[in-house]
Amino acid sequence: SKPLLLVLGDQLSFSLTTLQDAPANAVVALCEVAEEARYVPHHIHKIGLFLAAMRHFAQSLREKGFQVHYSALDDADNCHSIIEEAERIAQQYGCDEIRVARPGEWRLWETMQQRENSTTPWRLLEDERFFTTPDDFTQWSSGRKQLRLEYFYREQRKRTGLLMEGNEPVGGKWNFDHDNRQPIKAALDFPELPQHHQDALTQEALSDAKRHFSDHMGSLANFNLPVTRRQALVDLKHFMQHGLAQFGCYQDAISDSAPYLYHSRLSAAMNIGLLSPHEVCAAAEQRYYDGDVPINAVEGFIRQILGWREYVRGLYWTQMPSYKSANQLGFERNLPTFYWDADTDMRCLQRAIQMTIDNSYAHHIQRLMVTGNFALLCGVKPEALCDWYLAVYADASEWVELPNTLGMVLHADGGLMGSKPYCASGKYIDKMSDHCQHCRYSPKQVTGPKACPFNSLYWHFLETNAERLNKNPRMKLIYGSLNRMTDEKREAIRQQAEHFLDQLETSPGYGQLCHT
Ligand code: FAD
Ligand code: DLZ
Ligand code: SF4
Repeated sequence: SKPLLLVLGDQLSFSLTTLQDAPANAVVALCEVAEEARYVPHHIHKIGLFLAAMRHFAQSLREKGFQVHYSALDDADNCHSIIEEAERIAQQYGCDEIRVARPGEWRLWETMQQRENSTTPWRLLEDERFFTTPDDFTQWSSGRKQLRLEYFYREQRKRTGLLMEGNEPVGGKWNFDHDNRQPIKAALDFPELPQHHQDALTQEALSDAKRHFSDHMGSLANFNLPVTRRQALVDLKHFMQHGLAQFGCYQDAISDSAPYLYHSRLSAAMNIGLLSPHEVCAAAEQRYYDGDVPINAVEGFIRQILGWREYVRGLYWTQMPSYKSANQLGFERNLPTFYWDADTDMRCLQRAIQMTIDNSYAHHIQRLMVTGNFALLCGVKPEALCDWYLAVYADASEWVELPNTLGMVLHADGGLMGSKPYCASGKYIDKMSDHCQHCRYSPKQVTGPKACPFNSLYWHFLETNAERLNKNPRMKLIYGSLNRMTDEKREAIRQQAEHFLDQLETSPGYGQLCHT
């Protein structure tokens, strides 16, 4: 047998199952294809990242002695679809099967499964680079009435022994979140990111990305994502030394000027395989045992990776394909046009979207409580919002983007991702950020020309979705407040929100970027 070992753009790890026990005659294939850059119009940093990282990984594979076929975007015979390109190369090299590890998106997995018995059969392998497999998740979830992150996370702590003393959690508690809700104060000094050197391979990859996809969001002038394992390790070490200690307290804070705060910005490197989640968690745990970082920081950080990251992946693979069409609140609105160009006078949204355009990054609270919350309050349809998150973030792959957007933000999955929607008014954004002082609106007003639109939209959202939400025990208090309002006040708020929504410009498809 002579296998073709297909390595996808987000599988750049030597530990990948596909690369284990490879016979000497195996051919490894990496394929740059236009379809993967365009099925949603990815941010130019994301495309540059994939091209540069794939080219470097191919080079390291060759150095290790693998026979590598690399399809470049400019190859004349490139089919520009992963599936077709792999089959073409398999034929070219006389391979009798194509081996591939579970991809990050259902659309590819489904097509690969359909080809398990074709002339060149596809052999699908498990992706073992996570703490859990989809089968582990099925086992954990079967028979449970409700799925909740907290119980899944505790089980993973016990399984891995991370931050455990025997059977007990280190520090005596599983979760230190109540220490982690501090807004930012003006005087904070956020760590600068390391600047990565761009070698010839990176420069060429970026210039190819620019030549082919110049119509996509962003500019490569400030590209600074790690594209090799070595660069990713620099970022990891830097975060462990300069960011982690403060990660906990300021996890939920939002800054008008700083895009990264004390976040790690390690998601893209982990998601494409340059870092393993095991080594990232182990490094954080070590910092705690060395006495360098407090427990609330390290526990909070490990929970994001060992808990949330694994949990959303388990949900994705056990709920797809029906998950993608879930729309429990029946939302129908297209995406507001300003999500593509940041042209809005709402300061918090302007900053979150401009930072996204600049860096192909926004931290969790910007994604959840600013762009996400606004889309939830306006009732943006899941499909439109999911495509946007998938396109604009360098770390976006559907297995992690979809449960976060459709489930956590839009509450479209009926509560699998969160027991209540993360809806909030301008008051929350004002408390957690320094945006409002720069805004033409006031977070204290609900109606009138200066009123923060989040406020009326918030009550309007609760009112229009009352039938589905007012029995939720966690929403009881807030529906109590709504019910106590006078009819006049409710009517004024309703009018304010409806007027705002009527003039909100939305567009189908990809706004200004739809050149393809
Ligand atoms: P940090 O704040 O430093 O957190 C450390 C790590 O924890 C992250 O690198 C990430 O691997 C993991 N993590 C944290 N929160 C989550 C979460 N909710 N789900 C899964 N992993 C998590 N993350 C992605 O990796 N890809 C996505 O496509 C993505 N889409 C999102 C869409 C929405 C609407 C929301 C609300 C969140 C999304 N997230 C996504 C989760 C989270 O926002 C990012 O992982 C995080 O902002 C990445 O930045 P960081 O590395 O600095 O994270
Ligand atoms: C995101 C992306 C881009 C822009 N380009 C490629 C590519 O040319 N070749 C490739 O194998 N993968 C690419 N990717 C990542 C894929 O979209 C990703 O591997 C699939 O979504 C499966 O997770
Ligand atoms: Fe955002 Fe409202 Fe504050 Fe303006 S006033 S920054 S729109 S929360």
